Amino acid sequence: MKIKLFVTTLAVAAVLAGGAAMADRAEDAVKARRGYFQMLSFNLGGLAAMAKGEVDYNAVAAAKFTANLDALSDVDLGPLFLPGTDNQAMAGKTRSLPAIWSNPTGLVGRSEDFNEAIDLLSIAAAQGLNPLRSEIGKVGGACKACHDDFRAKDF
Ligand code: ASC
Repeated sequence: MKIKLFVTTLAVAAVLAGGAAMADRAEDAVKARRGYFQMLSFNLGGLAAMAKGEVDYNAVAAAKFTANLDALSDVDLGPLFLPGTDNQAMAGKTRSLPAIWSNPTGLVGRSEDFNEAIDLLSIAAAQGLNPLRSEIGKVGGACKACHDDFRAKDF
């Protein structure tokens, strides 16, 4: 009787721990996603500052930003978008809309557009300030197009 109670207690504890571990995993996935997008934003921001004339154009610095953006655009975000981590399941913690999970094809299309814009920006940014200026808007447009469909306006 005592042993059975002990085993039951262990089983309940294991289920609770499993649930807690899954909740941690969901929170970690959201943190990792947000960190990823901050990396994109920071590197794009460095190029935007040059385009706006807030800092001088510098080909070496521009190449580092575009190399980072290129590398980031190769990251497979699929594993980070765990089921159950949309903005309804995790209100206040993420702006990821359920459309990410219900329309994965649309999301892939947006990410392909983004990757293409990053490729063009990389070439342009190496060529000088004016080419950088003329391509960077397309990257911002690709960011916005995806946000419009897949990211809530507010938390
Ligand atoms: C950025 C950034 C975004 C996009 C977006 C473009 O630099 O952090 O989220 O550009 O503002 O519409």
